[in-house]
Amino acid sequence: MWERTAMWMDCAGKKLDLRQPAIMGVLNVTPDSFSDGGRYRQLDAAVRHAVAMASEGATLIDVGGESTRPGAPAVSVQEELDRVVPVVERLARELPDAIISVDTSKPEVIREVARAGAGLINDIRALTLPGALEAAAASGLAVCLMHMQGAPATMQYQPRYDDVVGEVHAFLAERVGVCEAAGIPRQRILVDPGFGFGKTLEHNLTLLRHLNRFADLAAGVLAGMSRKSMIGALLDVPVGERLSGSLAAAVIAVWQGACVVRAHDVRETMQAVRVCAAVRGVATVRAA
Ligand code: PT1
Repeated sequence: MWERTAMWMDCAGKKLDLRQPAIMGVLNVTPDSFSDGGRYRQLDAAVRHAVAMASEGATLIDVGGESTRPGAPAVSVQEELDRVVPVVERLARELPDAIISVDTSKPEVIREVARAGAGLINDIRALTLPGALEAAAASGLAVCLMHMQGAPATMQYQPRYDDVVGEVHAFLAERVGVCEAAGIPRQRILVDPGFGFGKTLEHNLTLLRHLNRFADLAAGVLAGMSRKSMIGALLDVPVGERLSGSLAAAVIAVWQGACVVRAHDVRETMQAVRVCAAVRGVATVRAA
């Protein structure tokens, strides 16, 4: 089994400490997340939100210009560049200690955000679009590879697996191998089972229950369950009332070895996972 050797992950010169759980704060720059104002006001609001999340303890800020929630439509390259690049440029200047992550699958966006100061490419399509792998490797940035069954528009229509943990693990292992062959070392790769991406509630719960099985694949495991419908389905609450459930899920993920938690509610998530990490200690949970 591959053992994690480095305690840090290099993100374009910034170090991500893998020994303690890190929070990745969600920064949506899709138009539906801003109902008023022009581009500049939207940019200002995004920067203010990122600064607030960093002050609450987010080490990574995940900038997303393509909505990937179930049923979301596709976005053009130019539109995604227009949404994301100005935000990355401003954050690189105003939050020099934060690691800027960009939620993208497109090679053109990968190239431009690398130039603008991003440290990590967070790809829900695990660098499978033509040219994405080459662009990520050439950028020298860290990457997060996520599993998804299907595409956002249709992924929640009858997801099915014979062995969800085995199939997600095999997919991520294959993508890590492809990245290594392209020149992205494992030390610079995070893996993510993709909660809510082509999975039923039962699939999501099984993946969370066995999250420690993914720890041997790369430098670390990222988990994103904040406010998702899996929490809503369990508690029968709308998106605005999913904080407690999201915190419980984040704690379980960290207990199972996740070293990055993607979350909207940074302060609360930080506090919850810190308690969990203190009880758990620094030893990495490995596959049983
Ligand atoms: C995630 C993730 C992501 N999630 C990574 N990136 C989203 N690495 C965006 C729902 O069921 O988990 N990991 N980027 C957001 N996507 C979703 C998916 C939002 C499902 C909501 C749901 O409600």
